[in-house]
Amino acid sequence: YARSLTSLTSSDLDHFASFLPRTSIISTMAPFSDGPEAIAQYNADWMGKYQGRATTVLRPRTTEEVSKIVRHCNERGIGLVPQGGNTGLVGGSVPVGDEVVLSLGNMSKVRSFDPVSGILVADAGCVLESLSDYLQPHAHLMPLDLGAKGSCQIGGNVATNAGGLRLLRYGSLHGSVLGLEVVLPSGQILNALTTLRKDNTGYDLKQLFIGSEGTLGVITGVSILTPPIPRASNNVILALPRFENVLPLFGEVKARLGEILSAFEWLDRGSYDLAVKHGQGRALSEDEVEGAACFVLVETSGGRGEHDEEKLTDLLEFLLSADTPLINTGVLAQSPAQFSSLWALREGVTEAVSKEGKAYKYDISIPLSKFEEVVNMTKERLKNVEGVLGVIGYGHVGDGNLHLNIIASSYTPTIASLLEPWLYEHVSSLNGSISAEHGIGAMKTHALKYSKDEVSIEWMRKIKEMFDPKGIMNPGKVLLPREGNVMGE
Ligand code: FAD
Ligand code: 2HG
Ligand code: ZN
Repeated sequence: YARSLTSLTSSDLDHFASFLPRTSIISTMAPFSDGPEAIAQYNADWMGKYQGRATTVLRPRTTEEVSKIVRHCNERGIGLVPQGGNTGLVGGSVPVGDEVVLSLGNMSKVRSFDPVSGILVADAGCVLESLSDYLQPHAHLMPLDLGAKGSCQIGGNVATNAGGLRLLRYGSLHGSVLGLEVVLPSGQILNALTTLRKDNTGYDLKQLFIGSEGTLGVITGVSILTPPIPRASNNVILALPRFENVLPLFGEVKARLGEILSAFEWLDRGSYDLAVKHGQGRALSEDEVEGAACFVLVETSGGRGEHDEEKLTDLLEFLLSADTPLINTGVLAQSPAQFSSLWALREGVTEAVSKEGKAYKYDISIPLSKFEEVVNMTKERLKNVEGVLGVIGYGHVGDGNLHLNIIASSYTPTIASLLEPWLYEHVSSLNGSISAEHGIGAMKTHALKYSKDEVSIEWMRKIKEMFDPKGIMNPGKVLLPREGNVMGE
Protein backbone atom coordinates (compact mmCIF):
# COMPACT_ATOMS: atom_id res chain seq x y z
CA TYR A 1 0.00 0.00 0.00
CA ALA A 2 2.20 2.76 -1.20
CA ARG A 3 2.92 5.33 -3.84
CA SER A 4 6.17 4.65 -5.64
CA LEU A 5 8.79 4.28 -2.99
CA THR A 6 12.44 5.18 -3.24
CA SER A 7 15.35 2.80 -2.71
CA LEU A 8 17.88 3.70 -0.07
CA THR A 9 21.17 5.27 -1.23
CA SER A 10 24.60 5.70 0.36
CA SER A 11 23.78 9.27 1.26
CA ASP A 12 20.75 8.05 3.26
CA LEU A 13 23.14 5.72 5.08
CA ASP A 14 25.48 8.64 5.78
CA HIS A 15 22.54 10.49 7.25
CA PHE A 16 21.62 7.57 9.56
CA ALA A 17 25.27 7.22 10.58
CA SER A 18 25.23 10.86 11.72
CA PHE A 19 23.07 9.93 14.72
CA LEU A 20 23.24 6.11 15.02
CA PRO A 21 26.31 4.18 16.17
CA ARG A 22 27.84 1.65 13.75
CA THR A 23 26.41 -1.17 15.85
CA SER A 24 22.88 0.06 15.12
CA ILE A 25 23.32 -0.23 11.36
CA ILE A 26 23.57 -3.45 9.38
CA SER A 27 23.90 -2.85 5.66
CA THR A 28 25.19 -4.71 2.65
CA MET A 29 25.61 -1.32 0.93
CA ALA A 30 28.69 0.88 0.90
CA PRO A 31 30.16 2.32 3.04
CA PHE A 32 29.20 -0.49 5.45
CA SER A 33 29.32 -3.50 3.12
CA ASP A 34 28.32 -6.12 5.69
CA GLY A 35 28.10 -9.66 4.35
CA PRO A 36 24.72 -11.07 3.23
CA GLU A 37 24.68 -13.43 6.25
CA ALA A 38 24.42 -10.42 8.57
CA ILE A 39 21.10 -9.42 7.07
CA ALA A 40 19.60 -12.81 6.12
CA GLN A 41 17.61 -13.39 9.33
CA TYR A 42 15.80 -10.04 8.97
CA ASN A 43 14.68 -10.87 5.42
CA ALA A 44 13.28 -14.33 6.18
CA ASP A 45 10.10 -14.98 8.14
CA TRP A 46 9.69 -17.67 10.82
CA MET A 47 8.07 -20.17 8.46
CA GLY A 48 10.58 -19.72 5.64
CA LYS A 49 7.68 -18.71 3.40
CA TYR A 50 8.30 -15.01 2.80
CA GLN A 51 11.56 -13.44 1.69
CA GLY A 52 12.47 -9.75 1.65
CA ARG A 53 15.26 -7.97 -0.22
CA ALA A 54 16.25 -5.38 2.36
CA THR A 55 19.82 -4.16 2.13
CA THR A 56 19.69 -2.34 5.44
CA VAL A 57 18.52 -2.93 9.00
CA LEU A 58 18.46 -0.12 11.54
CA ARG A 59 18.44 -0.94 15.24
CA PRO A 60 17.68 2.27 17.16
CA ARG A 61 18.09 2.50 20.95
CA THR A 62 15.69 5.34 21.75
CA THR A 63 12.34 6.75 20.68
CA GLU A 64 14.12 9.89 19.46
CA GLU A 65 16.32 7.81 17.16
CA VAL A 66 13.23 6.03 15.81
CA SER A 67 11.65 9.41 15.19
CA LYS A 68 14.68 10.69 13.24
CA ILE A 69 14.79 7.53 11.11
CA VAL A 70 11.08 7.66 10.31
CA ARG A 71 11.11 11.40 9.59
CA HIS A 72 13.95 10.96 7.10
CA CYS A 73 12.32 7.96 5.40
CA ASN A 74 9.09 9.90 5.10
CA GLU A 75 10.82 12.90 3.53
CA ARG A 76 12.61 10.64 1.05
CA GLY A 77 9.73 8.21 0.43
CA ILE A 78 11.67 5.18 1.67
CA GLY A 79 9.61 2.17 2.81
CA LEU A 80 10.04 0.94 6.40
CA VAL A 81 9.18 -2.40 8.00
CA PRO A 82 8.98 -2.38 11.82
CA GLN A 83 10.25 -5.73 13.07
CA GLY A 84 10.00 -7.21 16.56
CA GLY A 85 10.90 -10.84 17.22
CA ASN A 86 10.04 -11.81 13.62
CA THR A 87 7.76 -14.62 14.82
CA GLY A 88 4.69 -13.41 12.92
CA LEU A 89 2.90 -16.10 10.88
CA VAL A 90 1.42 -14.00 8.05
CA GLY A 91 4.52 -12.54 6.40
CA GLY A 92 3.99 -9.09 7.95
CA SER A 93 7.40 -8.65 9.52
CA VAL A 94 9.66 -8.94 6.48
CA PRO A 95 9.88 -6.58 3.49
CA VAL A 96 8.03 -7.30 0.26
CA GLY A 97 10.80 -5.45 -1.62
CA ASP A 98 13.88 -3.56 -0.49
CA GLU A 99 12.30 -1.56 2.34
CA VAL A 100 14.48 -0.73 5.33
CA VAL A 101 13.93 -3.01 8.34
CA LEU A 102 13.52 -1.11 11.61
CA SER A 103 14.34 -3.66 14.28
CA LEU A 104 13.20 -2.81 17.82
CA GLY A 105 15.47 -5.31 19.60
CA ASN A 106 17.76 -2.62 21.06
CA MET A 107 14.85 -0.99 22.87
CA SER A 108 14.41 -3.47 25.68
CA LYS A 109 14.19 -1.66 29.00
CA VAL A 110 11.42 -1.81 31.57
CA ARG A 111 10.50 1.82 32.20
CA SER A 112 8.43 1.37 35.36
CA PHE A 113 6.32 -1.10 37.32
CA ASP A 114 3.81 -0.34 40.04
CA PRO A 115 3.28 -3.48 42.15
CA VAL A 116 0.05 -2.16 43.65
CA SER A 117 -1.78 -1.36 40.42
CA GLY A 118 0.13 -4.00 38.41
CA ILE A 119 0.82 -1.46 35.65
CA LEU A 120 3.99 -2.12 33.67
CA VAL A 121 5.53 0.37 31.25
CA ALA A 122 8.15 -1.08 28.92
CA ASP A 123 10.03 -0.40 25.72
CA ALA A 124 8.41 -2.08 22.70
CA GLY A 125 11.45 -4.28 22.09
CA CYS A 126 11.19 -6.17 25.40
CA VAL A 127 10.86 -9.91 24.78
CA LEU A 128 7.58 -11.24 26.19
CA GLU A 129 9.26 -13.93 28.30
CA SER A 130 11.77 -11.49 29.78
CA LEU A 131 8.84 -9.33 30.90
CA SER A 132 7.26 -12.38 32.55
CA ASP A 133 10.60 -13.08 34.26
CA TYR A 134 10.79 -9.46 35.40
CA LEU A 135 7.29 -9.67 36.91
CA GLN A 136 7.75 -13.03 38.65
CA PRO A 137 9.41 -11.68 41.86
CA HIS A 138 6.64 -9.06 42.02
CA ALA A 139 4.07 -11.90 41.90
CA HIS A 140 2.53 -10.63 38.66
CA LEU A 141 2.36 -12.08 35.16
CA MET A 142 1.84 -10.86 31.61
CA PRO A 143 -1.81 -11.05 30.55
CA LEU A 144 -0.80 -12.91 27.38
CA ASP A 145 1.22 -16.03 26.69
CA LEU A 146 2.25 -17.59 23.37
CA GLY A 147 4.46 -20.42 22.17
CA ALA A 148 6.73 -17.73 20.70
CA LYS A 149 7.25 -16.02 24.08
CA GLY A 150 11.03 -16.55 24.03
CA SER A 151 11.44 -14.39 20.90
CA CYS A 152 8.35 -12.25 20.30
CA GLN A 153 8.36 -8.69 21.64
CA ILE A 154 5.65 -6.79 23.44
CA GLY A 155 5.61 -4.20 20.62
CA GLY A 156 5.05 -7.00 18.09
CA ASN A 157 2.37 -8.51 20.30
CA VAL A 158 0.53 -5.19 20.42
CA ALA A 159 1.06 -4.53 16.71
CA THR A 160 -0.55 -7.91 15.89
CA ASN A 161 -3.06 -7.83 18.76
CA ALA A 162 -1.81 -11.30 19.62
CA GLY A 163 -4.30 -13.58 21.38
CA GLY A 164 -2.66 -16.73 22.66
CA LEU A 165 -3.21 -19.08 25.53
CA ARG A 166 -4.46 -16.73 28.25
CA LEU A 167 -7.06 -14.75 26.31
CA LEU A 168 -9.92 -16.79 27.77
CA ARG A 169 -8.90 -15.57 31.23
CA TYR A 170 -7.43 -12.09 30.77
CA GLY A 171 -9.12 -10.87 27.59
CA SER A 172 -7.58 -9.17 24.56
CA LEU A 173 -4.87 -6.52 24.41
CA HIS A 174 -7.58 -4.01 23.48
CA GLY A 175 -8.52 -4.27 27.15
CA SER A 176 -5.20 -4.73 28.93
CA VAL A 177 -3.08 -2.19 27.04
CA LEU A 178 -3.57 1.12 28.84
CA GLY A 179 -1.29 3.32 26.79
CA LEU A 180 1.13 3.44 23.88
CA GLU A 181 3.98 5.60 22.66
CA VAL A 182 4.04 5.60 18.87
CA VAL A 183 6.28 7.24 16.30
CA LEU A 184 3.97 8.34 13.52
CA PRO A 185 4.98 8.18 9.84
CA SER A 186 5.66 11.95 9.96
CA GLY A 187 8.26 11.35 12.68
CA GLN A 188 6.03 12.95 15.33
CA ILE A 189 5.96 11.15 18.67
CA LEU A 190 2.44 10.35 19.85
CA ASN A 191 2.69 10.15 23.61
CA ALA A 192 -0.38 8.23 24.70
CA LEU A 193 1.55 6.22 27.28
CA THR A 194 -0.86 6.76 30.13
CA THR A 195 -1.05 4.50 33.16
CA LEU A 196 -4.70 5.28 33.83
CA ARG A 197 -7.39 2.65 34.16
CA LYS A 198 -10.01 5.20 33.17
CA ASP A 199 -9.53 7.93 30.60
CA ASN A 200 -12.55 9.04 28.58
CA THR A 201 -11.02 12.13 27.03
CA GLY A 202 -12.33 11.74 23.52
CA TYR A 203 -11.14 9.28 20.87
CA ASP A 204 -8.99 6.45 22.20
CA LEU A 205 -6.25 6.72 19.56
CA LYS A 206 -4.08 3.92 20.94
CA GLN A 207 -6.73 1.36 19.95
CA LEU A 208 -5.98 2.10 16.29
CA PHE A 209 -2.41 0.89 16.68
CA ILE A 210 -3.37 -2.35 18.45
CA GLY A 211 -3.51 -4.78 15.55
CA SER A 212 -2.29 -2.25 12.94
CA GLU A 213 0.66 -4.52 12.02
CA GLY A 214 3.18 -1.72 11.55
CA THR A 215 1.12 0.06 8.90
CA LEU A 216 0.26 3.20 10.89
CA GLY A 217 3.37 3.86 12.97
CA VAL A 218 6.14 2.37 15.06
CA ILE A 219 5.16 1.38 18.61
CA THR A 220 8.06 2.32 20.90
CA GLY A 221 6.53 2.03 24.38
CA VAL A 222 3.69 0.03 25.95
CA SER A 223 1.80 0.51 29.21
CA ILE A 224 -0.02 -2.67 30.17
CA LEU A 225 -2.10 -3.93 33.06
CA THR A 226 -0.65 -7.13 34.51
CA PRO A 227 -2.65 -9.45 36.79
CA PRO A 228 -1.34 -11.00 40.03
CA ILE A 229 0.04 -14.53 39.60
CA PRO A 230 -2.72 -16.94 40.60
CA ARG A 231 -1.81 -18.69 43.87
CA ALA A 232 -2.59 -22.10 42.43
CA SER A 233 -2.54 -23.38 38.85
CA ASN A 234 -3.19 -26.85 37.59
CA ASN A 235 -3.98 -28.58 34.33
CA VAL A 236 -5.43 -31.77 32.98
CA ILE A 237 -5.43 -33.28 29.53
CA LEU A 238 -8.65 -34.99 28.54
CA ALA A 239 -8.84 -37.65 25.83
CA LEU A 240 -12.16 -37.61 23.94
CA PRO A 241 -13.68 -40.47 21.92
CA ARG A 242 -15.22 -38.10 19.39
CA PHE A 243 -15.14 -34.43 18.40
CA GLU A 244 -18.90 -34.01 19.02
CA ASN A 245 -18.15 -34.22 22.76
CA VAL A 246 -16.06 -31.02 22.78
CA LEU A 247 -19.03 -28.63 22.87
CA PRO A 248 -20.94 -30.34 25.73
CA LEU A 249 -17.62 -30.80 27.52
CA PHE A 250 -16.92 -27.07 27.31
CA GLY A 251 -20.35 -26.41 28.82
CA GLU A 252 -19.73 -28.82 31.72
CA VAL A 253 -16.22 -27.53 32.35
CA LYS A 254 -17.40 -23.91 32.46
CA ALA A 255 -20.29 -24.73 34.74
CA ARG A 256 -18.25 -26.90 37.13
CA LEU A 257 -14.99 -24.95 37.30
CA GLY A 258 -16.53 -21.49 37.14
CA GLU A 259 -14.13 -18.65 37.86
CA ILE A 260 -11.03 -20.89 38.14
CA LEU A 261 -11.14 -22.03 34.50
CA SER A 262 -8.25 -20.29 32.71
CA ALA A 263 -7.72 -22.21 29.45
CA PHE A 264 -9.63 -24.66 27.27
CA GLU A 265 -7.45 -25.71 24.33
CA TRP A 266 -8.13 -28.35 21.70
CA LEU A 267 -5.84 -30.65 19.69
CA ASP A 268 -7.04 -33.18 17.16
CA ARG A 269 -5.38 -36.58 17.08
CA GLY A 270 -3.05 -35.59 14.24
CA SER A 271 -1.79 -32.54 16.19
CA TYR A 272 -1.17 -34.63 19.28
CA ASP A 273 0.68 -37.35 17.34
CA LEU A 274 2.83 -34.76 15.59
CA ALA A 275 3.71 -33.00 18.86
CA VAL A 276 4.76 -36.34 20.35
CA LYS A 277 6.67 -37.34 17.20
CA HIS A 278 8.75 -34.17 17.42
CA GLY A 279 9.41 -34.41 21.14
CA GLN A 280 7.10 -31.67 22.36
CA GLY A 281 5.89 -32.29 25.91
CA ARG A 282 4.89 -35.44 27.72
CA ALA A 283 3.43 -38.28 25.69
CA LEU A 284 0.52 -40.06 27.37
CA SER A 285 0.63 -43.84 27.81
CA GLU A 286 -0.76 -46.17 25.14
CA ASP A 287 -3.78 -46.93 27.31
CA GLU A 288 -4.48 -43.25 27.79
CA VAL A 289 -4.47 -42.41 24.08
CA GLU A 290 -6.28 -45.52 22.90
CA GLY A 291 -9.44 -44.61 21.03
CA ALA A 292 -8.85 -40.87 21.43
CA ALA A 293 -10.15 -38.81 18.52
CA CYS A 294 -8.93 -35.56 20.05
CA PHE A 295 -7.72 -33.94 23.27
CA VAL A 296 -8.66 -30.95 25.38
CA LEU A 297 -6.23 -29.23 27.73
CA VAL A 298 -7.97 -27.58 30.67
CA GLU A 299 -6.11 -25.20 32.96
CA THR A 300 -7.31 -23.84 36.27
CA SER A 301 -5.92 -20.77 38.04
CA GLY A 302 -7.36 -19.92 41.39
CA GLY A 303 -6.74 -18.77 44.91
CA ARG A 304 -6.57 -22.02 46.90
CA GLY A 305 -4.79 -25.13 45.63
CA GLU A 306 -6.76 -27.66 47.64
CA HIS A 307 -10.08 -26.13 46.71
CA ASP A 308 -9.16 -25.99 43.01
CA GLU A 309 -7.86 -29.53 43.00
CA GLU A 310 -11.06 -30.74 44.60
CA LYS A 311 -13.04 -29.03 41.86
CA LEU A 312 -10.87 -30.59 39.15
CA THR A 313 -11.08 -34.10 40.66
CA ASP A 314 -14.84 -33.75 41.07
CA LEU A 315 -15.06 -32.69 37.44
CA LEU A 316 -13.05 -35.73 36.32
CA GLU A 317 -15.14 -38.06 38.45
CA PHE A 318 -18.33 -36.63 37.06
CA LEU A 319 -17.09 -36.87 33.45
CA LEU A 320 -15.97 -40.46 33.83
CA SER A 321 -18.99 -41.70 35.73
CA ALA A 322 -21.68 -40.46 33.34
CA ASP A 323 -23.70 -43.16 31.52
CA THR A 324 -22.09 -42.10 28.24
CA PRO A 325 -18.86 -40.44 29.37
CA LEU A 326 -17.76 -37.40 27.40
CA ILE A 327 -14.12 -38.40 27.87
CA ASN A 328 -12.14 -41.64 27.75
CA THR A 329 -9.67 -40.54 30.35
CA GLY A 330 -8.07 -37.52 31.99
CA VAL A 331 -4.43 -37.07 33.00
CA LEU A 332 -3.98 -34.60 35.82
CA ALA A 333 -0.60 -32.88 36.30
CA GLN A 334 0.95 -34.03 39.58
CA SER A 335 3.90 -31.63 39.67
CA PRO A 336 5.07 -28.32 38.17
CA ALA A 337 7.19 -30.32 35.71
CA GLN A 338 4.14 -32.32 34.56
CA PHE A 339 2.11 -29.12 34.37
CA SER A 340 4.68 -27.66 31.94
CA SER A 341 5.00 -30.82 29.89
CA LEU A 342 1.23 -31.08 29.39
CA TRP A 343 1.23 -27.48 28.22
CA ALA A 344 4.20 -28.22 25.93
CA LEU A 345 2.07 -30.76 24.04
CA ARG A 346 -0.27 -27.96 23.01
CA GLU A 347 2.20 -25.07 22.76
CA GLY A 348 4.64 -27.22 20.80
CA VAL A 349 2.35 -28.04 17.87
CA THR A 350 3.54 -25.07 15.78
CA GLU A 351 7.16 -26.03 16.34
CA ALA A 352 6.37 -29.68 15.50
CA VAL A 353 4.63 -28.65 12.28
CA SER A 354 7.68 -26.65 11.20
CA LYS A 355 9.91 -29.67 11.85
CA GLU A 356 7.61 -31.86 9.75
CA GLY A 357 7.48 -29.67 6.65
CA LYS A 358 6.23 -26.40 5.20
CA ALA A 359 2.96 -25.12 6.62
CA TYR A 360 -0.02 -23.39 5.11
CA LYS A 361 -1.55 -21.78 8.17
CA TYR A 362 -5.17 -20.75 8.47
CA ASP A 363 -6.11 -18.98 11.67
CA ILE A 364 -9.88 -18.67 11.59
CA SER A 365 -12.82 -17.83 13.82
CA ILE A 366 -15.79 -20.07 13.12
CA PRO A 367 -18.55 -21.62 15.24
CA LEU A 368 -17.03 -24.28 17.48
CA SER A 369 -19.43 -26.89 16.17
CA LYS A 370 -17.79 -26.56 12.72
CA PHE A 371 -14.15 -27.08 13.73
CA GLU A 372 -13.89 -30.74 12.81
CA GLU A 373 -16.03 -30.38 9.70
CA VAL A 374 -13.64 -27.78 8.29
CA VAL A 375 -10.60 -29.95 9.07
CA ASN A 376 -12.27 -32.97 7.43
CA MET A 377 -13.38 -30.99 4.36
CA THR A 378 -9.80 -29.81 3.91
CA LYS A 379 -8.45 -33.35 4.30
CA GLU A 380 -10.91 -34.54 1.66
CA ARG A 381 -10.02 -31.72 -0.74
CA LEU A 382 -6.30 -32.42 -0.48
CA LYS A 383 -6.57 -36.21 -0.53
CA ASN A 384 -3.92 -37.68 -2.84
CA VAL A 385 -2.53 -34.25 -3.75
CA GLU A 386 1.19 -34.52 -4.35
CA GLY A 387 3.39 -33.12 -1.62
CA VAL A 388 0.68 -32.90 1.06
CA LEU A 389 1.95 -34.55 4.25
CA GLY A 390 -0.99 -33.90 6.55
CA VAL A 391 -3.88 -31.70 7.65
CA ILE A 392 -4.37 -30.93 11.33
CA GLY A 393 -6.62 -28.78 13.50
CA TYR A 394 -6.01 -27.35 16.95
CA GLY A 395 -6.57 -24.10 18.74
CA HIS A 396 -8.23 -21.91 21.27
CA VAL A 397 -11.63 -23.58 21.44
CA GLY A 398 -12.64 -21.36 24.32
CA ASP A 399 -12.26 -18.36 21.98
CA GLY A 400 -13.81 -19.98 18.88
CA ASN A 401 -10.40 -19.90 17.13
CA LEU A 402 -9.35 -22.84 14.97
CA HIS A 403 -5.76 -23.25 13.71
CA LEU A 404 -5.94 -25.28 10.53
CA ASN A 405 -2.47 -26.31 9.34
CA ILE A 406 -1.77 -28.01 6.05
CA ILE A 407 1.69 -29.53 6.04
CA ALA A 408 3.47 -30.06 2.74
CA SER A 409 6.92 -31.02 1.57
CA SER A 410 7.16 -27.60 -0.12
CA TYR A 411 5.00 -24.60 -0.99
CA THR A 412 3.39 -25.23 -4.40
CA PRO A 413 0.93 -23.23 -6.51
CA THR A 414 -1.27 -26.34 -6.85
CA ILE A 415 -1.82 -26.68 -3.12
CA ALA A 416 -2.28 -22.93 -2.70
CA SER A 417 -4.92 -22.77 -5.43
CA LEU A 418 -6.83 -25.68 -3.93
CA LEU A 419 -6.96 -23.89 -0.59
CA GLU A 420 -7.73 -20.35 -1.67
CA PRO A 421 -10.19 -18.78 -2.18
CA TRP A 422 -12.13 -21.99 -1.36
CA LEU A 423 -11.40 -21.87 2.37
CA TYR A 424 -11.97 -18.12 2.72
CA GLU A 425 -15.31 -18.44 0.92
CA HIS A 426 -16.31 -21.14 3.34
CA VAL A 427 -15.28 -19.07 6.39
CA SER A 428 -17.24 -16.16 4.99
CA SER A 429 -20.34 -18.33 4.51
CA LEU A 430 -20.11 -19.17 8.23
CA ASN A 431 -19.84 -15.46 9.08
CA GLY A 432 -16.41 -16.19 10.52
CA SER A 433 -13.11 -14.34 10.43
CA ILE A 434 -10.24 -15.16 8.07
CA SER A 435 -7.83 -13.97 10.75
CA ALA A 436 -8.69 -14.63 14.37
CA GLU A 437 -5.38 -13.58 15.93
CA HIS A 438 -2.38 -13.66 13.57
CA GLY A 439 -3.35 -10.66 11.44
CA ILE A 440 -3.42 -10.00 7.69
CA GLY A 441 0.26 -9.30 6.94
CA ALA A 442 1.24 -10.00 3.35
CA MET A 443 -0.58 -13.33 3.32
CA LYS A 444 -4.21 -12.22 3.46
CA THR A 445 -4.35 -8.76 1.85
CA HIS A 446 -6.38 -10.17 -1.02
CA ALA A 447 -8.71 -11.95 1.40
CA LEU A 448 -9.69 -9.04 3.62
CA LYS A 449 -12.97 -8.75 1.70
CA TYR A 450 -14.12 -12.12 3.02
CA SER A 451 -14.34 -10.69 6.54
CA LYS A 452 -14.80 -6.93 6.08
CA ASP A 453 -17.43 -5.13 4.04
CA GLU A 454 -16.58 -2.44 1.47
CA VAL A 455 -17.48 0.41 3.78
CA SER A 456 -15.13 -0.88 6.47
CA ILE A 457 -12.28 -1.36 4.00
CA GLU A 458 -12.80 2.14 2.59
CA TRP A 459 -12.57 3.68 6.08
CA MET A 460 -9.50 1.61 6.84
CA ARG A 461 -7.94 3.07 3.70
CA LYS A 462 -8.86 6.61 4.73
CA ILE A 463 -7.24 6.09 8.12
CA LYS A 464 -4.10 4.67 6.50
CA GLU A 465 -3.87 7.57 4.04
CA MET A 466 -4.38 10.14 6.77
CA PHE A 467 -1.60 8.78 8.98
CA ASP A 468 0.73 7.71 6.20
CA PRO A 469 0.02 9.70 3.01
CA LYS A 470 3.22 8.50 1.32
CA GLY A 471 2.58 4.87 2.21
CA ILE A 472 6.02 4.30 3.73
CA MET A 473 4.89 2.16 6.68
CA ASN A 474 5.02 -1.56 6.02
CA PRO A 475 3.96 -1.36 2.35
CA GLY A 476 2.20 -4.39 0.87
CA LYS A 477 0.71 -5.38 4.23
CA VAL A 478 -2.91 -5.43 5.45
CA LEU A 479 -4.39 -3.29 2.64
CA LEU A 480 -3.91 -3.81 -1.08
CA PRO A 481 -2.85 -0.72 -3.01
CA ARG A 482 -5.58 1.33 -4.63
CA GLU A 483 -5.48 0.93 -8.39
CA GLY A 484 -2.73 2.98 -10.01
CA ASN A 485 -1.00 3.37 -6.68
CA VAL A 486 1.09 0.26 -6.76
CA MET A 487 4.46 0.05 -5.11
CA GLY A 488 7.29 0.31 -7.60
CA GLU A 489 5.17 1.91 -10.36
P1 FAD B 1 7.01 -9.57 14.36
O1 FAD B 1 6.80 -10.91 13.82
O2 FAD B 1 8.38 -9.01 14.29
O3 FAD B 1 6.02 -8.56 13.62
C1 FAD B 1 4.66 -8.85 13.46
C2 FAD B 1 3.95 -7.62 12.86
O4 FAD B 1 3.98 -6.55 13.79
C3 FAD B 1 4.60 -7.08 11.60
O5 FAD B 1 3.59 -6.57 10.78
C4 FAD B 1 5.49 -5.97 12.09
O6 FAD B 1 5.70 -4.96 11.11
C5 FAD B 1 4.70 -5.42 13.27
N1 FAD B 1 5.52 -4.90 14.36
C6 FAD B 1 6.41 -5.58 15.14
N2 FAD B 1 6.90 -4.77 16.08
C7 FAD B 1 6.33 -3.55 15.88
C8 FAD B 1 6.43 -2.29 16.54
N3 FAD B 1 7.22 -2.11 17.59
N4 FAD B 1 5.69 -1.26 16.07
C9 FAD B 1 4.87 -1.42 15.01
N5 FAD B 1 4.73 -2.58 14.36
C10 FAD B 1 5.45 -3.63 14.79
N6 FAD B 1 0.10 -15.38 17.72
C11 FAD B 1 -1.02 -15.34 18.45
O7 FAD B 1 -1.80 -14.40 18.32
N7 FAD B 1 -1.33 -16.34 19.36
C12 FAD B 1 -0.51 -17.38 19.56
O8 FAD B 1 -0.82 -18.26 20.36
C13 FAD B 1 0.70 -17.44 18.81
N8 FAD B 1 1.56 -18.45 19.00
C14 FAD B 1 2.69 -18.51 18.25
C15 FAD B 1 3.56 -19.58 18.44
C16 FAD B 1 4.72 -19.68 17.67
C17 FAD B 1 5.67 -20.84 17.91
C18 FAD B 1 5.01 -18.70 16.69
C19 FAD B 1 6.26 -18.77 15.85
C20 FAD B 1 4.15 -17.63 16.50
C21 FAD B 1 2.98 -17.53 17.27
N9 FAD B 1 2.09 -16.46 17.11
C22 FAD B 1 0.96 -16.40 17.87
C23 FAD B 1 2.36 -15.43 16.10
C24 FAD B 1 3.34 -14.32 16.63
O9 FAD B 1 4.18 -14.80 17.58
C25 FAD B 1 2.62 -13.20 17.23
O10 FAD B 1 1.88 -12.58 16.24
C26 FAD B 1 3.53 -12.15 17.89
O11 FAD B 1 2.72 -11.26 18.55
C27 FAD B 1 4.46 -11.40 16.95
O12 FAD B 1 5.42 -10.66 17.70
P2 FAD B 1 6.86 -10.31 17.11
O13 FAD B 1 7.56 -9.43 18.07
O14 FAD B 1 7.57 -11.53 16.71
O15 FAD B 1 6.46 -9.46 15.84
C1 2HG C 1 -1.00 -21.30 18.55
O1 2HG C 1 -2.10 -21.11 19.08
C2 2HG C 1 -0.45 -20.26 17.62
O2 2HG C 1 -0.31 -22.29 18.83
C3 2HG C 1 0.15 -20.79 16.33
O3 2HG C 1 -1.37 -19.25 17.37
C4 2HG C 1 -0.85 -21.47 15.46
O4 2HG C 1 0.90 -22.30 14.08
C5 2HG C 1 -0.28 -22.02 14.14
O5 2HG C 1 -1.05 -22.19 13.20
ZN1 ZN D 1 -3.14 -19.44 18.49
